Amino acid sequence: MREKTFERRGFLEGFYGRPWTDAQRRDMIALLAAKGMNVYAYAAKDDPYHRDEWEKLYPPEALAQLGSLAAFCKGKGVDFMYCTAPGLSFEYDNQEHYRLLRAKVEQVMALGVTSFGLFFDDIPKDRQSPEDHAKVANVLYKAYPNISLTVCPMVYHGKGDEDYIKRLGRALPKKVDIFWTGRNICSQEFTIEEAKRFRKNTKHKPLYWDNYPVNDAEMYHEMHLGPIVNREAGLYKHSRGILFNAMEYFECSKLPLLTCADYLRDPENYDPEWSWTQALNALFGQDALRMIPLAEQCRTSCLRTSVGPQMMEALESAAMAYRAGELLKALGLLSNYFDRMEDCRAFLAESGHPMIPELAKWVKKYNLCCEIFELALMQMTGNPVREELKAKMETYSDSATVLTEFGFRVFVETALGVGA
Ligand code: LTM
Repeated sequence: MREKTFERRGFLEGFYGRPWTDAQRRDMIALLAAKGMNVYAYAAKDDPYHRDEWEKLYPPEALAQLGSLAAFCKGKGVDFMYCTAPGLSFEYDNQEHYRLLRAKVEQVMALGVTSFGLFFDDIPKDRQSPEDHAKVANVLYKAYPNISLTVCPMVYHGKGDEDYIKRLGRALPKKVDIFWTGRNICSQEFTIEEAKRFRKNTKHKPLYWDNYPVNDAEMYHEMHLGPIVNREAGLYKHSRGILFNAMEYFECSKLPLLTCADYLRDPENYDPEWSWTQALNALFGQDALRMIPLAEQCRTSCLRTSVGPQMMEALESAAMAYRAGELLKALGLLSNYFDRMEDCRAFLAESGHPMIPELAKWVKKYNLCCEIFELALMQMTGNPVREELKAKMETYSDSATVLTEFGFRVFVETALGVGA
């Protein structure tokens, strides 16, 4: 009987930004392999040998490091997928380019690697066709029939019935996988219906490239710490698997990726909030509770999970009490939550946890958020600090770093209105 899980369960180092170090890669591979992941795709956009200078062979030292990483993966039961992205400059009628690409693949194959990715994402769309891309894939597939090959198409998101993806899918051998990021580049949900449409049109089940938790490019101001959600439970029957694209922020990536591993291992019983708590416990031990107030604020993303649910709960309950004329109750609720914020702030200042330096931008804004919260409380209890509160809130609003939802602003504006 088929296991109720995805066949390909893994993550990609496929973000724009500084590639991880060798030690970081091993750390993440070991962590996630222990949680059942079985694929690591090496696709660091800013490794020149991967993309900008795809035609160059790796120099001996870098090659040795890649080989040793591939062996490390093997030891952990993880398929090391080496990805090459020639699309920026590949000339489809130039035989020399095919020779160079084969030389590159052979260089990596000599390390014992048998899994390859061929990428055509984020390239100029002019003078390129699905037939061009299929031609390159077919050349590799015919030359090396024993490798496992995955193509990342030029059109890698949408409804799955676009002309390009249909033609590409039909021109590729059945055994070649196709990456697909879903309805959007960063998709809020993956559904069975969409997977079926993709298969019907391309004749391939999608291998999902899930752009979560990645936060590069336009997502620079967001921190994606929340659990993975909205990937349908039965998707494992309709796809080849899912690889989650990590963040450049290596330590922070661990938290969401641990939840991705839980989903992949047992999609039918996956519980995002339970998984998130488990992941926090695994990473912070007995300090997990102290970390939650900030971690909760860092859940903004394409997934649209609730951001800062405990802060929102405190603010909403206090607002209800305030509207009902129960001022003391409202202040009690706010002060209780503020105590938790202050405890979190103290933890952030004193803890040497490796995630905290990566969160520097968010910690800085969180400190300001705590100061504003305190001033708002003072203003509400008859200590007029309106000008200071207004000034701090202005600084807060000017910062592009994403931290709180609209409810926080409403709270501050309510406080500013007290005694006006
Ligand atoms: O998603 C794909 C296939 N390609 C790139 C990724 O490398 C990048 O990390 C994400 C998120 O910005 N978007 C892309 O287009």
